[in-house]
Amino acid sequence: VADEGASIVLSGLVDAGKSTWLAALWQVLETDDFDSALALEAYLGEQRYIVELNRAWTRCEKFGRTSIKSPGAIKVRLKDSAGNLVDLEVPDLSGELFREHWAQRHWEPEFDVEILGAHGLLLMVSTLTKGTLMLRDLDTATAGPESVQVPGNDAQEGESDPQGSTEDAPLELPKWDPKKSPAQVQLVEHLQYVALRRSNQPLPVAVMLSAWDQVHAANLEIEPGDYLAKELPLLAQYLAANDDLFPNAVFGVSAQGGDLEHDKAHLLSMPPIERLEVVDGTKSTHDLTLPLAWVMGAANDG
Ligand SMILES: Nc1nc2c(ncn2[C@@H]2O[C@H](COP(=O)(O)OP(=O)(O)OP(=O)(O)O)[C@@H](O)[C@H]2O)c(=O)[nH]1
Ligand SMILES: [Mg+2]
Repeated sequence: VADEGASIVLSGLVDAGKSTWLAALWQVLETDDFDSALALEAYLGEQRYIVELNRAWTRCEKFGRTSIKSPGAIKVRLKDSAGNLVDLEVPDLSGELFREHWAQRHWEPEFDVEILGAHGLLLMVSTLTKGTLMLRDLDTATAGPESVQVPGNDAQEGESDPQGSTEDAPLELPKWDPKKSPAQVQLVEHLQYVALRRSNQPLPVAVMLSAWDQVHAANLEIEPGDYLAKELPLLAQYLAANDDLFPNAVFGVSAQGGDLEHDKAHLLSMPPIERLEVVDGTKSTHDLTLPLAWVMGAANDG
């Protein structure tokens, strides 16, 4: 019997890739002839949710957004390479939940219980929708596809304007909507809420950069840690500055293996395990349990 349970919270905004990773993790646990850092020892409770999610994954079907009331979770007893048993529970939370936490500055008592009891955090960030807000996004949001004249830019003072364009009209900025804040701002705030609620009790964090296949597809030769520092510098700096509170590691993860529109036929032709990739520094494997194993190992050390 397992000595202890491990509750791992899988956090990430809408479309971060959480459900896809859980569905693919199930594939790894269910594949007998594949050696993973953590192996399935027993099922705990009802598995229907994850079995159905995994079935859609094997068929390369697109998932809908996870409902905010999602009751789904992976609940299994796992064995590590040293033979230690651990009862693991990872709920499939909806990204909308995290967006509401940020926008409303409030989370539900149920989520608070999860955070207080957590042994580790998996922080999923998509390389597709990392949501870095650029100045040019502001321009587009203001004026649609046409370009916007920022007052005092190149426009000549006092130049006449026969077309009566809006050149001198005050620039109307879009109303601030917290839900449109950059992902890294929301994620840093998430970590700060977690720290506050846990009275700064340390919690290991594995950052998973999802859709890593698209980083390969763009021919970017970059390690996950460097990617984080370059594309999500606020989050990277927060983690670097708080590594006593949040001991952390960064992984590139491809849980789907490619784009469901362009690569579907190819993905369906592969053995499912070969679609998967976890990148740690320069090392690449198919073992999706590695970020989980890292978090659980760090939780035991701490
Ligand atoms: N190319 C690629 N796309 C991926 C990968 N993983 C997820 N995606 C895509 O990212 C989008 C979001 O994936 P989900 O797993 O549904 O994200 P989620 O975090 O569960 O989203 P919510 O349930 O809304 O919170 C989908 O369009 C997926 O097809 C991957 O490994 N590679
Ligand atoms: Mg989901």
